[in-house]
Amino acid sequence: MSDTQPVSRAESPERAALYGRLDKADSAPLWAVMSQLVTPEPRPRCVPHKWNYAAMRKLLLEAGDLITAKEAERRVLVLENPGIRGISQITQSLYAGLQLILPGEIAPSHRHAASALRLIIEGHGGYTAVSGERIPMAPGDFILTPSWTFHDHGNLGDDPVVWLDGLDVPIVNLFDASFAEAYPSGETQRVERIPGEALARYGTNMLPIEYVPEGASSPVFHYPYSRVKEALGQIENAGSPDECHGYKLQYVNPATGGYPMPTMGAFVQQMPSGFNGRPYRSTDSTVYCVREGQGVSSINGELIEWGAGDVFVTPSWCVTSHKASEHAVLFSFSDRPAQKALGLWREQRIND
Ligand code: GTQ
Repeated sequence: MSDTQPVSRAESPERAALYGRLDKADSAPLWAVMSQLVTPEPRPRCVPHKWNYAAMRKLLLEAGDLITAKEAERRVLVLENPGIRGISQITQSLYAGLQLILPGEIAPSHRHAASALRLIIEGHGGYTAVSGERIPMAPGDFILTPSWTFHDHGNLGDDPVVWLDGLDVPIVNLFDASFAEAYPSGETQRVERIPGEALARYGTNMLPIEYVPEGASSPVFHYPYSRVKEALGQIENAGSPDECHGYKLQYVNPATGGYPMPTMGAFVQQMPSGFNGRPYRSTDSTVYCVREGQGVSSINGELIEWGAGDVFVTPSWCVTSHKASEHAVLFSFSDRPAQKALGLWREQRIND
């Protein structure tokens, strides 16, 4: 033996030669990749990030000058996580975008396997048509477009309407299960229900007699913010905020009590002025949209200051705490139902 360091076993010429033969045989040695593949804890490639609403709104209006909703089909700025640029994803499992529809415009009807949720950020007079009903959009409203339901959007008002889209496109594509098609006759789907019909039938703590849930998603497509605000106000009056989350509720399918859609869950939390939340983490990377107020969130020690309209993301298993410098309401969504269905979801409250 020479007195130089022994050649590490991984670098031995015999092994390198084997790896070459493995490569030619469309195979690879597990032992070279095992620690990257089966990690003791999540190692998200996504990073914490915030999209400032004023800056994104300006870009969105610039896009509004250059392309119509009709030409674009959907005029959306995709929010790309800086850790995984170029694949139209905000997290490993979710897509998010900011959509603009200008007065008089129509985004033509189509359907796809991907499920969508929307949080209206600004503007009055917008609507989404889902399953034959035109749902009016008001700021703060939460709207569903379940998998394979036709949907078109319009703006009957005088202001630009902007909302946050969340879709499970990366999950659908993970399974190579994507289908999509245009509405067969015309740009807008036929209206077959009166406005508010689904909410009246399924969303007033009552259900049609002997109702049996159909499909995997909520029969309610519209969760008006006015009702959410009222509930949050009452709950805050009752007191006892959660130490990590403040006053936090989850949107539900009223027919099952479960999540509104099989792949995505959505949440809303109100934090009183001065709220200083305890740190928390969970395996569902979460997209937040600030509905009201201002504050700062610490995500693995990185501070993200936020205000109304801003969108920010916390990757899986990053220790996150929220502080509200004034009364604040955060909307959020994640792949929690998908993880739970697969037995993967975990959460942890961090003790100081
Ligand atoms: O509104 O139908 O952000 O199909 C991406 C794909 C929105 C929509 C998006 C879509 C839509």
